[in-house]
Amino acid sequence: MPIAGQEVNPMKLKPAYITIEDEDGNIIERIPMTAADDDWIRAGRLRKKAEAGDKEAAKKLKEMENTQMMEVVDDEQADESEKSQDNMKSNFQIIKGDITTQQLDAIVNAANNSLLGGGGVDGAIHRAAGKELIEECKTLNGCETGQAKITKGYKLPAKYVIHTVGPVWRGGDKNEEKLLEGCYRNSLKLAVEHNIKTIAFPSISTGVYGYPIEKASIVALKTIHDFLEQHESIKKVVIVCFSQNDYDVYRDNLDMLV
Ligand code: AR6
Repeated sequence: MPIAGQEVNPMKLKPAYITIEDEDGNIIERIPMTAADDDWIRAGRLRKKAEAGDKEAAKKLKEMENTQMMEVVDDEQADESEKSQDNMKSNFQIIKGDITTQQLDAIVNAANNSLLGGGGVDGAIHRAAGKELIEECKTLNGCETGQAKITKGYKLPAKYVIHTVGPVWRGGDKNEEKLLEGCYRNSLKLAVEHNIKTIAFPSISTGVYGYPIEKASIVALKTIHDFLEQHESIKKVVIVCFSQNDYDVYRDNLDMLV
C-alpha cells in the first residue's frame, strides 16, 4: 500500500515516489512519479503563498499533501540538484520586453510551417529584419512542427534568427508537449552547431497557437535547463516575455524549479 513522506524544504522537494510495501511493512518497490511534476511545481507555489500568510493557499496545499505522495530527497541528491541549479541561474534570464531588440548572437522565431511570415512575434521579427529575411526563408522549404531552421538576422541586432514551429494546442493529447520540447531542444542544438553562445526565446506557441502559458512555461524551462546541463558552450539563454502576466508565470515557475 502506498505511503506518503513528509517534506520540509520546498527547494529540496523532488517529484514523489509511490512506495509499495508488503504486509510486514517492508518496502518492495519505489516508483518515481515523474508524471507528478506539474503538481510538484504547483505545491511549491502554494507553499510560497501559504508562507506569506495566504490561508486559501495553505488549505489547498494541505489538501495536496494529503492526496499526493511527496518525500524529501537525501542530502547527496540535494547537493547534485543544487549544482545544476547554479548552472541554470548563471546562464539563464527571464525578461519582459521585445525580442527584436535583443543584442544576442541569435533570437528564436515562433514561426509557422511555411516559414513565410505571419503575425505575433513572427511578424515583428520579419518587420525588424527587413525584406531579405523573407527571401532567405523562401529557400528553406518550410519547417516541420517541433523542428528548427536557421537564417541570418539581417537588420536585427542579432546575427542569426532560428525559426521554429510550435504545436497548435489541441487539448494536450496530440503530442503537443513533445513537439514543444522539440522546438526548444532543436533550436538550442542548431545554436551549438553554429557556435552561438547567447540566444533569446519568445514564449513559443502561447499566442495564436493557444498553448496554455502555465504548461508551456514548464516545458520551456525544463527543456532549456536539461540542455544547459549538457552543453556548456551556451553561455546565456534569455526568455523574452511580451506581457507582464507571461513574465510572472515564467518567474514563478523558475523559482519553483531552480
Ligand atoms: N517579442 C517577444 N514576444 C512577443 C513579441 C515580441 N516582439 N510579439 C509577440 N510576442 P505568437 P505562436 C509573444 O502568436 O503562439 C504567427 O502568426 C506573444 O505575446 O507570436 O507560436 C506565426 O506565423 C506570445 O506570448 O506565436 C504562426 O502562424 C508569444 O510571443 C503563429 O503566429 C508567441 O505568440 C505561431 O503562434
